[in-house]
Amino acid sequence: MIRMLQIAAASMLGMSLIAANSARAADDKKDDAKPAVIVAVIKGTEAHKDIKGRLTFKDVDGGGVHVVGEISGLTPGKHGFHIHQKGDLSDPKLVSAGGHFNPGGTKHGGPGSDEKHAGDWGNIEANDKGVAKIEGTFKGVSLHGEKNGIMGRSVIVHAGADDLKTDPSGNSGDRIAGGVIEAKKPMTKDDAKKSVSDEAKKTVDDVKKGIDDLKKEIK
Ligand SMILES: [Cu+2]
Repeated sequence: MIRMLQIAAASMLGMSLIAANSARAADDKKDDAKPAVIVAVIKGTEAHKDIKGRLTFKDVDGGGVHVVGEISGLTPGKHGFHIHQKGDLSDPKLVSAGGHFNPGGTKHGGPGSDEKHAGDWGNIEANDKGVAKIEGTFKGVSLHGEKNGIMGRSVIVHAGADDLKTDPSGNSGDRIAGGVIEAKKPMTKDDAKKSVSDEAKKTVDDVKKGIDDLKKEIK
């Protein structure tokens, strides 16, 4: 029995290594000279590890920033979604990100309010699978502006909905996930190779662990 399981596991391992190798071949063909993109890689706090996502930002002609992306691992429903002052996400509850980005010194509101913080981006809404798709243009900010630039600041997702009025935070509860807005170079060949080999190694480790677990179960 164990022998059969070992053969099955070994062939699974073989297949995943073949997959990893063909992924590597594809990465080698990628153009290394692509320009950097502005992204925020969203990660949940220690207490909300399942949350992850990625947002891409672009300056809009005539003002504002266009944002596209997806965040998963959320509880279904609305979650406050803001640009906070600082890109420091070192605190376990993300307190280090500071308050909402508010270069105008105004009161809290929502994207459609007359008075709002530049960082008041309202709410994102997760579907019943916990996935929020985000696409929108936010006025009053730019990527690199001296006064209203958001580069190096952070995107913060909250546990609850932003009521779009209560100053200063919209009463949206804990900070559960965040990401720093930064320029990322596309992966170089070396990065791609490393990520593929890391992935292959992880698969090998998973399969080994699977065999060990099965052996224990059989005993
Ligand atoms: Cu916030």
